[in-house]
Amino acid sequence: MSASSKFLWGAATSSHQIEGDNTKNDWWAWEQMGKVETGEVSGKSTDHWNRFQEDLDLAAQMGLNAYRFSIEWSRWQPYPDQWDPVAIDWYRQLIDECEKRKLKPMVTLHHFTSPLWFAERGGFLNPDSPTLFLKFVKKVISELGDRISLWCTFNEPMVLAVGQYLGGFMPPGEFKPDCVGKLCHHILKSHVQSYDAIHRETKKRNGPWREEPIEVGIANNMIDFFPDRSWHPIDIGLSKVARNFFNRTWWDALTGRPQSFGLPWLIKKPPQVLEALGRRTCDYLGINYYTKGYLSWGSLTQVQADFPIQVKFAKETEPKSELGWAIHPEGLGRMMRFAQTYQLPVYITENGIADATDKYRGQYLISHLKQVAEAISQGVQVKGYFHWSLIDNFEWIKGYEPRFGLAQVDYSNFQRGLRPSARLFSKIIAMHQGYFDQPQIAILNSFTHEQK
Ligand code: IFM
Repeated sequence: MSASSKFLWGAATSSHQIEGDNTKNDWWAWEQMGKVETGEVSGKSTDHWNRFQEDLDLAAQMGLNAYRFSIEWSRWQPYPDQWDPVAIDWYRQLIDECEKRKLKPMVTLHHFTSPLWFAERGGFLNPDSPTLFLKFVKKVISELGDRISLWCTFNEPMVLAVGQYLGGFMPPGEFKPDCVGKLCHHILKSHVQSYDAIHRETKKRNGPWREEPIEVGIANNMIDFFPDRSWHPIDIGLSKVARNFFNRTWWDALTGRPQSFGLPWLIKKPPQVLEALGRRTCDYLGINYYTKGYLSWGSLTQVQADFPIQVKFAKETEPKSELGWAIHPEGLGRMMRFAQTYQLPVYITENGIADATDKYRGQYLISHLKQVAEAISQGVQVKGYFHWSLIDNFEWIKGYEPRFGLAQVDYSNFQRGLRPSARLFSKIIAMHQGYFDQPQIAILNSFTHEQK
């Protein structure tokens, strides 16, 4: 295996969840309106903006060789006609510091937040949104592109669309099901244009990863769906539809695979996105995997009259995270094997658990890494695993309570410290000496025993 194909052992974060004081985006404004369930606001968050070196030290201490972060568009372009050189320089320093620590950056260009001015113009519902987004992407390419080989254009576009116009858990939080398709349509166009621009406009390459091929993709949230009542024909049908709609639509759209349930829906008004079809516009498939989902058809008296579909993430008796999400590693295996049918490399771009006391995280890591090892041994080309998250952070509508970090953060003084599971992760990485190309299940089993 060449150095360039070394397995990436990483952790992931996003700008708004850790930086603090991202005052110019749509989430900040929404928080001020009291939309977070706990009434919290992101505020200073983890103060990563001032402590990023310390956070990268934690990553290096664990032996990671990669770090996934997002660039906050609202910091770069706080107003339509203004770029902020200070913000741009901060991200330049972040990449400098990654390079010093041999952490290969995976750069996400959109992770749920948009500049307020963009949101006020309708966000990705606006037909001009792909052009506006492309301007930002081209700026990133011209400022930092020479040092980035691994790009993620959008984080979880389906979650964004559902959160904004179906589930009400992301700004603007409106119930307008007909907007979901339109939004996806414009995000797809934005992705395709970004994919082309990154490949076309990154001419000169610098830095430690200059010899590596440019890889561009998206991080797709995938859930292992089941019928809530295994005998109920509607629940069975719903879980099939959800698998296609939620897990598959984006892969089909980015690879030009025609037979998806979701694809015709996504391109209902096709002209501008047709260019995405019939050709591949991603170099890898990014899987964000956490849990399973049980779907049921609720009676109209129980739930919102116009949307009688219910989803829950665990049954009473199942082991689950603090967010009530079932711990279900087999689902990750299923998603990787499904991804393999597209014959593209895979990155696990997120995988983790909300677990403040760190009671389950170690086992969660081991059991999910075993799935990765098994998938690799079955021929799935998994090129890296990014744990969510490097540090505790602002978990969107749930506020600060869910603790996803390998490192904990004391929000009263911003002190950080690695949790025991982070030390376990670090041991696993050390035992694999940067590689994960053989079935490593026996080694992982030895950690399972150590944990008991
Ligand atoms: O915190 C989020 C992240 O922003 C996107 N993927 C899921 C994580 C946990 O909910």
